[in-house]
Amino acid sequence: MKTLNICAALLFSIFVINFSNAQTSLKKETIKVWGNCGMCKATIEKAAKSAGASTANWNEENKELKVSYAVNRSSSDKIQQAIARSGYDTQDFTGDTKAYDKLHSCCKYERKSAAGTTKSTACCNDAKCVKDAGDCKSAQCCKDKTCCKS
Ligand SMILES: [Cu+2]
Repeated sequence: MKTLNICAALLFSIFVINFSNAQTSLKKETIKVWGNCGMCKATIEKAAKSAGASTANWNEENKELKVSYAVNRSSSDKIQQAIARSGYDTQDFTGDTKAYDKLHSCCKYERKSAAGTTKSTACCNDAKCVKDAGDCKSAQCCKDKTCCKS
């Protein structure tokens, strides 16, 4: 009976060690992903999961994708590349143009610009983005491009 208890204790400790290892190798990250709507959300999250993310939640308002993944199964680059292949720009990768062209019309988001400055001007010229306008604080594009400041 005693040996059985020792065995059980041993098995249990192995289980605990494995469990804590699995936990430490899980990484959480927030990745900026351009997009528009709920349909984009589904595509983005599906792409992230196909690249090994165990959880993926894209926020339409702030364009942030919160992912968690096991570091031995995936990486931020891997996830972003999968999203880019499905047509969406991410903070480090540019979405595939052919895939972008195939997106539903409502999903044709404003592309991330290579030279951020030109896009920033266009964005700030938007009526909603005018400095001191009531909408400015709530319009995401203004907050992103920091038109509201200064
Ligand atoms: Cu969409």
